[in-house]
Amino acid sequence: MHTSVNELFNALWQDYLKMTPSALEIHELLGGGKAIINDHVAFRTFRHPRLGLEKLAAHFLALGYEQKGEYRFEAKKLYARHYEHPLDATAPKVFISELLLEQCSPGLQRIVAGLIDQVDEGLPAQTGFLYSGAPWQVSYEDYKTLLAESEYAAWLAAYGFRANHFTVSVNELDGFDSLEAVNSALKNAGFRLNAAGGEIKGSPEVLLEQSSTMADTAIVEFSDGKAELPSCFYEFALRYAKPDGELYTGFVAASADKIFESTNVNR
Ligand code: OOG
Ligand code: NI
Repeated sequence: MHTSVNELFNALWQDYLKMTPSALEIHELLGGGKAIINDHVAFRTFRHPRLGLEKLAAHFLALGYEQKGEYRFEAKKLYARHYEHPLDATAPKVFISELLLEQCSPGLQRIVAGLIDQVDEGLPAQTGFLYSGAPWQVSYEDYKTLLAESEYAAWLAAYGFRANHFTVSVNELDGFDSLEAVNSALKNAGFRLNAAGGEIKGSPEVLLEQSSTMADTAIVEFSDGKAELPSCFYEFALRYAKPDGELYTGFVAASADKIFESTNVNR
């Protein structure tokens, strides 16, 4: 198990940087070399007794995190929960989703069963599982079959278990007081934003505004060759205060639905 929240997030960040080289440039652009506070990170998995979201969440519960909101994405066949640390205000929130395999086609289920069969039962509980990548071999042909049905399934088959994004807390940035300003700086520097549902998802009314880059790319090794595919992305979140004066800490399903598309291949 991880000794501290800090130690776990440092390890997640190192893996994330390998997948997302643009993250360091974005840090420089937005933080000017100063520390950046992370709002949250996100993970993806398949709903299955051996690998479901509870297996990932266990690592955070062991560090004192608590389960908070839950979210459903009918068209994408996903279920998600978010977790917060009640004592450590600097601990990023955690968003974990899972693909509801029973709602997917028999063909997808068969391919995913072949992946999960390669995973040792004890693996998900091991220290380091959350930044271990794909614990299976997958062929490019199966990847393409998954992609035709679910961008999420295809990404997960290729990249496995790691933070698929970190999220800059725009509330904590110096020199940027709106998400529009952050987006303009990113676009002027040449970064491509996820425009699904508009560059800014959410609004002050729902107490959360979000934007994200389109994922960087990386070379993925399949059992029968290599391909360059979207890897991980960077998100930007601006939170608004609830009537009680505290910032909203939840997520917004309609916005999250579009954030998932930051790793789409067909873009
Ligand atoms: C998660 C997408 C949702 C958010 O902040 O709403 C999300 C994912 O892409 O795995 O991160
Ligand atoms: Ni997010």
